[in-house]
Parts: sequence; C-alpha cells; structure tokens
Amino acid sequence: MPHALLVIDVQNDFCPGGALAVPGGDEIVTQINAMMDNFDAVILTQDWHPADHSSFASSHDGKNPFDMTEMHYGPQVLWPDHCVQETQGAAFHPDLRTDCDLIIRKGFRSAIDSYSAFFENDQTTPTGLEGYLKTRGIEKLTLVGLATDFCVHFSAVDATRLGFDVTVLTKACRAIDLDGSLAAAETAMREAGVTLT
Ligand code: VGL
Ligand code: ZN
Repeated sequence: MPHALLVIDVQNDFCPGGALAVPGGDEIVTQINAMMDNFDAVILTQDWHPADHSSFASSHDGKNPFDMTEMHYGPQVLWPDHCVQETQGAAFHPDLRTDCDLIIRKGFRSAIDSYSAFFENDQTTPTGLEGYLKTRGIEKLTLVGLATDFCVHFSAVDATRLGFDVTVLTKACRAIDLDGSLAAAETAMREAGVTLT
C-alpha cells in the first residue's frame, strides 16, 4: 500500500529560540531525516502566515498570546506572531532534509487559521493535499512533527476522515500542551481511528 510521510511544521519558530517554541522541537529532526528514505513520498508542511494574520494576538486589541477569541468559524487560540512569510522563523529547521516530493504551505489567508494540512480551521476550505495524495494512489500516512496537539492532531483527524490509514509516530512529535491540550488531542485522535505509536 503506497505510504507517505507527512512532516508537519518543523520550522524555526516552533523550535527552541523561536517565537512559538515547542519544548524539544529540534530533537526530532535527526530521526525524521533518517525515516524519509523508507517512504514512497515525503511531504513537508510549512505554517506560512501574513504579518497581519488573525491568529496573532497582536492583531486583536487588548488580547495576549494564548488568550481565546471567537472567529467567524468558531473558537481560536491567539498565538504570538510566528511563521511570518519569508522570515527566518518560517524557514524549516536548518538541519531538516527538504529533498521531498511536495511542500504544502498553510495559514496564508489573513482571516483564517489552518492547523490541518488538509482543511483550514473553518473545516471546509481545502488545501489540495487530499487530491495530491489520492492522485498519487497514496493510502497510508505516517505523521511526525510539530505540534502534536495542534497541527499534527488536526491533520491526523482530517486524514482519517478522508479515508487514509493514519499513524502518528509520537516519538517524532513534540507538543505545546496548553491546559491539557496534549491529552485531549491524544483522545480525539484515538477516537477518530488514528493509530498512535
Ligand atoms: C501550530 C499553532 C499555531 C502548529 C501552528 O504547527 O501546531 N500551532 N500555528
Ligand atoms: Zn500558525
């Protein structure tokens, strides 16, 4: 069964020293690089926001990073400014292999965030990744990257809903873990039918 590796958001801003650093985010790079040759396709995602993105607390008067807000599509965490297009923070970790099949950028529309590699946070605007994978006959996905409880979580749940056979390799992921979000994400992924190893 054709099997792709989906590497989620291994970017400088999600690594120690970055604007939205995920603890240990850089620790997964070597193992991800080593895995790449074992798959039929390797796809990287890149969080790629305009400077005025609506997921940034700085775009909302009186809000601080990690506050919640209500968007037209529902509740949304407000983040520190991160992964701004063309900045070093948005670049991949310098050691990550980028000799991949496809790089998919997400979160590039100001009014809508996109955690998932498949759909933006309104859960209806597609990124096109489903069509790419299905056109190539890929049925099985292994997900690794950052962060387990946000972009990996939503990508994995959407992928199972789209009919892919999905495994999240937790040792090659790291979490933000806001108020129990990691435990909640693991439960949601299991309930959706994602295999966590
Ligand atoms: C992510 C928060 C905001 C992620 C992206 O990659 O998990 N989290 N943007
Ligand atoms: Zn983001």
